[in-house]
Amino acid sequence: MAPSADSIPAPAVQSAGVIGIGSLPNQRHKIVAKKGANFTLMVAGESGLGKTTLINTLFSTDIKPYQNPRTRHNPQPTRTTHISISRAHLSERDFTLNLTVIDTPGFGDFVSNKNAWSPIAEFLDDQHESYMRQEQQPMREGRVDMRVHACLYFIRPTGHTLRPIDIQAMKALGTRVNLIPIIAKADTIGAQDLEIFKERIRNVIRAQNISIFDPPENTDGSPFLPPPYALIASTQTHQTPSGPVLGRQYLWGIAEVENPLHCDFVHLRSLILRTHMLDLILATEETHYESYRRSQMEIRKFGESKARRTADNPKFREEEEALRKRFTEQVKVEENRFRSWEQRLIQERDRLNKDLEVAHASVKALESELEAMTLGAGSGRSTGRSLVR
Ligand SMILES: Nc1nc2c(ncn2[C@@H]2O[C@H](COP(=O)(O)OP(=O)(O)OP(=O)(O)O)[C@@H](O)[C@H]2O)c(=O)[nH]1
Ligand SMILES: [Mg+2]
Repeated sequence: MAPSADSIPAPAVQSAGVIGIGSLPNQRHKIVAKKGANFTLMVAGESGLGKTTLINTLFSTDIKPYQNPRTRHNPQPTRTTHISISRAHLSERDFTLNLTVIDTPGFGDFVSNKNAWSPIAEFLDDQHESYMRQEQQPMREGRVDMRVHACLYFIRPTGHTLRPIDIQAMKALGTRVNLIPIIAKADTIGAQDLEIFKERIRNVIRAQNISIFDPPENTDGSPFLPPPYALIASTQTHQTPSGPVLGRQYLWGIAEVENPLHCDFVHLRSLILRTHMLDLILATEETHYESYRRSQMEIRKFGESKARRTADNPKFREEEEALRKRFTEQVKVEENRFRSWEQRLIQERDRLNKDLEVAHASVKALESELEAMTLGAGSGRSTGRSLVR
């Protein structure tokens, strides 16, 4: 009797190894290698913390050219004043990475830095919006995908704790993008203080429920260094007995960028470019883009343009609040005006009533006077008649 399909033992099929699916990863690799991978990285945070410098350190190239021609030979980054986008194609062993880097202006340049991060949040939303709109078109080839896969958020190395503006900004950005907290200028803080600072930041992130990118454990099951990552950024190389190193020169020696004993630069570079790039891309697609798409589907009809998300856009929330306040004040002013007008009207009525009463009284008095006169005259005439008779 021929065996039924059900009776074929499954392990025999799996172990035969003749189907060829084992070579799929190689094919996949070829496809990806041919097209190249797209990856978009953003930096954000307070002004002057080394965001632009880090971009150039991270990719060992002046991806973000220093804009001031006078400083070209003494490369010092100029202040970033607007969101700027740079692109580079990095190749390594037949593999191309289409890299987009988004540099953002730092916060802290204004007296009030409330909601200074909202243009960045809007930019992130706009990229999701643009991708969603392109998805809805009949022709989807040539889509431009600028969704941001990771945002390095720079924290000032105060050694204390996260500042309120950082908490606010991280809360808003963390729901839109894979947020990776960075302690900037780690060469300016001692190793022991740095560890305490890191722990405090982790505690605040937990307590404030800030959503950050939590790197899944390595493929070998070993845990990855947890964020925040302390960084030293520099594009300058210095000579040491063991060869040239990237770093910052001090009287006491060199703070080395790529030395894991000096900072977490190597860990971060490995996380972004080697071990967790795919996790970042998938989390962007499955978590952040999906959450944006779902929230938009709930509040608008098909084809309708982007609605202002007043509920989570503090700028609009503030404007709305100010408008409501102005309206309430205006109503109060009008109410007061109406009350005093009503009061005046009542006073006028009372005055007129009084006048009326006085007029009434004088009419009454005149009437009684007239009556008395009439009576007086009447009695006088009858006397006269009797006299005539
Ligand atoms: N000590 C120290 N200085 C750094 C580090 N990274 C950058 N700097 C210096 O900090 C200054 C500001 O660097 P930028 O890269 O322009 O900072 P930014 O965050 O892009 O500043 P904005 O564009 O104004 O937001 C420059 O003088 C850098 O040389 C670092 O890791 N350690
Ligand atoms: Mg800058």
